[in-house]
Amino acid sequence: MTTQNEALRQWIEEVTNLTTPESVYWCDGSEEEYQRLIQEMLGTETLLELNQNTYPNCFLHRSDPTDVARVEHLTFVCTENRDDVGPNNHWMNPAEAHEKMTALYAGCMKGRTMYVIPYCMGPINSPYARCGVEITDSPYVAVNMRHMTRMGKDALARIEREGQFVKGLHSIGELDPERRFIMHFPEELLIQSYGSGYGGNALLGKKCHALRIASWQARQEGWLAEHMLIVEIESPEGEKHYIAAAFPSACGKTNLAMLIPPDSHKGWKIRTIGDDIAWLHLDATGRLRAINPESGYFGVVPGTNEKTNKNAYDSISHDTIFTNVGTTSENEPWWEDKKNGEPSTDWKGNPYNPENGPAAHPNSRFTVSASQNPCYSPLAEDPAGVPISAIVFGGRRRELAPLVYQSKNWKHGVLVGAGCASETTAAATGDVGVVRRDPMAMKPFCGYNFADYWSHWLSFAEKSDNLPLIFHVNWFRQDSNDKFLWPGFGDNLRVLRWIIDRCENRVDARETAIGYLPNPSDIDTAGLDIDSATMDNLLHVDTDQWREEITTVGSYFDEYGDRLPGELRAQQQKVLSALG
Ligand code: SAT
Ligand code: MN
Repeated sequence: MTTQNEALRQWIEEVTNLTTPESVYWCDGSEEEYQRLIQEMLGTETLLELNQNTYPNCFLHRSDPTDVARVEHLTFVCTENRDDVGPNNHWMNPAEAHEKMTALYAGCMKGRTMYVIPYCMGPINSPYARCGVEITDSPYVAVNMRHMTRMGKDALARIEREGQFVKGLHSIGELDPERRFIMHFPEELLIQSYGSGYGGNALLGKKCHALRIASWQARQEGWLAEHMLIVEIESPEGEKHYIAAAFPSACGKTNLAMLIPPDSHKGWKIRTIGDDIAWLHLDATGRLRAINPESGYFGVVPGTNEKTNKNAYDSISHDTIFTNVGTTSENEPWWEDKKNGEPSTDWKGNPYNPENGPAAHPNSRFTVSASQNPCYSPLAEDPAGVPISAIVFGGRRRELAPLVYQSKNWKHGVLVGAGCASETTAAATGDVGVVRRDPMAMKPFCGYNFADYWSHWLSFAEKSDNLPLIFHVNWFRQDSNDKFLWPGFGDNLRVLRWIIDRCENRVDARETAIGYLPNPSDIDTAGLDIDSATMDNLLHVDTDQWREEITTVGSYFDEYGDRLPGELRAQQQKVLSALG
């Protein structure tokens, strides 16, 4: 196979000359090709077969133990002007980065097959979708990309029609943490990744393209590329709403996107549009419409069970690639909180011994096609996307942030998003459980200076008076005994209902310095074992703590110097003075 697109043809030739693979293979995205690649990987033990009777077409990949998460300290955005990436990114001069990467790539695919993967982010016929081509020497990447993106022939046809695509070059190299870089060149629409086979570092359509590069393009073109799930909520009366929600990695986006209503909520229907990324565009009526650029889920495995997320649990019972889970003596995949079976082997392939830590790596993942989700919404394939009623920000905060509050308007909502902080998780290397600022859950993913990003967000207030309302939620409040105050999971629907009622102007709220809070009786707790003192606690705004928080947000904004939009500072000052 080859291509009529001259730029693509030339780039492939250039990369082939540099990396010297044994052969070049163009992925067509077919089922037959997928099966063949799986068989090849079974032959080299890149994949291991799981129990094919109970987990048909499920396979296990064990990564190098040093290569199990995103590596933020090795992730760079390379632009001519350092200030364009801001203090939120690591920067490298493009010429220096190119020199470094060219040296790493020289001859790196010797003896290997080079896979050329044309892909489309978003429904193939959507005007909002964008294409890319990933070149990789990892067949594991190729099969994962087939679940996660619209990959192959149709994407190549669109690239040839449009002539535009993002270039992504990936090599697993030697999987040496000392020779590992994830480089982004937004001015060249280019990604270069070396030395890691892990999801976010290697499946370049996902965070590298659909967030870092796309956020850069979105700013130039007037749209938004966000780290958000998109969920469809239908009431028993048939009223439908779509909510987009931004939470950091491993904070429950997949669970919220696949929520199963509690028993008390007969007739409510929840469907998933997306679980990780949303591309948002204003339509002709000034509404914000969202598409999910992905076609699969790369979800956190531990904690997934029939109670917490039955839709995900059922989705991953067949045709799934597991990465870094344990196995049982029956050769079924096993993970902490699976509530079924016992581990016999850990994620490294050693006999399970609790003294060596959990059986499944805390950031072990499943890769599965969205079509396997029992509550997948057909509208996820709609080229026009879905109209968003509410945007929700959140994170993991054991203290401070109430269960839910609403911003006073769009601009204040931008402050709410920009002021987000969350406890770190195992999705990236480094400490876990440390509170850090994570504006809009985009700290690891915004491909340009946050100050410019916040200006871009603020500019939407001038473009439309039909924008979604903005909220903040926190499912993770704990008491002094570490007990979670809110049950979470399916019961989060109770909070989404209040959000929808606010969008429909059906319910009053209590105005506070930080925003509008529910009157406790307006959150439906029927069938829940939660007392009114706990609800009061969950909806309490501690003025002293909040004064400290908003002051800290102000100091954080100082890092952005003159580039910080004055309007954001004004919003922060306004809340601070309202706190007295
Ligand atoms: O590793 S990924 O970046 O793909 C998943 C995540 O951290 O959100
Ligand atoms: Mn994510």
